[in-house]
Amino acid sequence: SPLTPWWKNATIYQIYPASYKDSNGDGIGDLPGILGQLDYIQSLGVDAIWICPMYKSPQIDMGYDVADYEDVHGPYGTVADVEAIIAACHERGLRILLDLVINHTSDQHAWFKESRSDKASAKRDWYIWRPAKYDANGVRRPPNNWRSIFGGSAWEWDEVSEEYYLHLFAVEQPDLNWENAEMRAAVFESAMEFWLRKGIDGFRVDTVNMYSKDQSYRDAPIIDPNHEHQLDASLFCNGPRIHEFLREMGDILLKYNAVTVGELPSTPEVADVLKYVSEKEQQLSMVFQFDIVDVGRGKDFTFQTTPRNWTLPELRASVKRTQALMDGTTDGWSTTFLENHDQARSISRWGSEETPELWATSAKMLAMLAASLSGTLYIYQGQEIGMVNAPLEWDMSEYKDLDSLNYYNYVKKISGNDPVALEATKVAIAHLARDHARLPMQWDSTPNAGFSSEGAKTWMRVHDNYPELNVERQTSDPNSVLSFWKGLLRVRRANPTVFAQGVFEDTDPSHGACFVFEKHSDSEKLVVALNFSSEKQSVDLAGRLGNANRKVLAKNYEEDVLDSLQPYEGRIYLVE
Ligand code: TEU
Ligand code: CA
Repeated sequence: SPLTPWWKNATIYQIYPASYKDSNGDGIGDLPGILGQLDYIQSLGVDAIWICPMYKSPQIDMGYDVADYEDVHGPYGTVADVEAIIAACHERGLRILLDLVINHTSDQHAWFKESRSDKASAKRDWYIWRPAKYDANGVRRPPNNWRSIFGGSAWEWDEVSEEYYLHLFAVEQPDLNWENAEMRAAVFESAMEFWLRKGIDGFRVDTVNMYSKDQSYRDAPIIDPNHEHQLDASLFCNGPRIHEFLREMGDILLKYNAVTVGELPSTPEVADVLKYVSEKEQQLSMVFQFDIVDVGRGKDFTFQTTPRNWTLPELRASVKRTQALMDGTTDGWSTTFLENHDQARSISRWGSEETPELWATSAKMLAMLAASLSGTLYIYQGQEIGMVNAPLEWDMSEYKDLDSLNYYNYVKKISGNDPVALEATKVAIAHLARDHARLPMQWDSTPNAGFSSEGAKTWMRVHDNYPELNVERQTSDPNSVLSFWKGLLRVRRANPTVFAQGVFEDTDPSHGACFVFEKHSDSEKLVVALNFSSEKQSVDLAGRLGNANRKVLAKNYEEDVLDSLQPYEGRIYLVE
């Protein structure tokens, strides 16, 4: 309809600056590198890009620890480089989103330095400070038993001002105190309007449901008595004032007509999700729900799981939950995605790397899943060429993410260096670590995969498979994963009402090997049939397709047999 805003039918390409393209040979991707690849990005057929944090930061958490919202991380470039990217995007008709990280800052941010300097500081209340508790033996204890998301207590003792501050993430990421109105105004001005005035089109909003904390800061229930600290996300997600804060933020976004996609972990109820994205609420345009990417992960720690610890019914139930926002009865909107910078590669999780054939086939099958679901489609860099996890053989020293390293060291400590426990941990990390998404982008078959210059020491090791798996090779191959993605984006763009806005219906939720679903719009229907196993499976598509006029819009095998699917086969039919 003419009233559909641009972003609903859009495909947005996510860029991780450190790993995209290094223009000056220091081994770190940078903004001029991104600028130089805009033609490539445009050739994919996407509508917009989202660039992960490029702000000034000590990089404890790869830029999600911002030291200055109005400046750029030196190795990435300058504010002028961002301005050049904004202009170049707009020249090409691409929109651009930046990351907005405002649950916390870096401990190197001037605000925090001032806040911690003195209990009487004017910015003391901009962060969350609490006095110590003392146990029966007079030992100093943190205010409660919360564990931080990256491990250890969520409270850090400050020697200078003699209080604890809250950090839901790393010690170096103190949480901002959203109860303080002056702090909120400063965040809106510095982190948002500074960039909105430069013409960006919106933000991906980090951890958007954590700003409002229940002020009682009560202890978390003991989920696992084997651990000293407990993680109960319900105590800090979706807190009492969150929607008030987001409406305040919404007023600013409205002024610039800016789009937002909020990251919404730990929110399984559709009714709760809707509160964030309901059109009449004017809070967020859409959200990233975690249901799909959480399939097969531990509930407590990220890594408490073994490879392929998931079932297809679990995966399809989570797809169904995230599609519910677009079932035609709500005024909300959501997203479809299988990867981002916090997730292992989707082929390594849900596809197959057993042979080059199965790799390509399953990459295309997963692309058909992502691209045929409703909501705004997000593709993460490298997903379009089917990049995969680092191999199991790689040493722990190749992993750089603090989440992986903290967890490994934690197991080391509590297991007393037990080799069996450590090997299991390593296997889990090789399967699920965030590092896998952060390996350098594979552009061509020259040394360092064309990511950086020959001989440079890249900040993360380049995957060994780059001579075969790279953009250049796939660009010239009409049967490549890359060519397949381009074709899919074309058909999605040509049929937006059923692809991006259609109503999802799972046809057989309990089937353990094949995911067959339908999408409905007023006049069209999609039948999507995907085999998630490495065996041939029988299916009954004839009944679903009926005698009506049908077209195969995408497939990853030559034949088109209505009663079976080959290993990792996928097909998308349009029925009119
Ligand atoms: O992630 C927030 C989040 O809730 C998770 O995805 C989290 O990273 C994961 O559970 C840890 O294993 C966002 C960013 O996407 C992430 O990169 C940052 O580290 C985090 O916020 C802190 O800013
Ligand atoms: Ca560089």
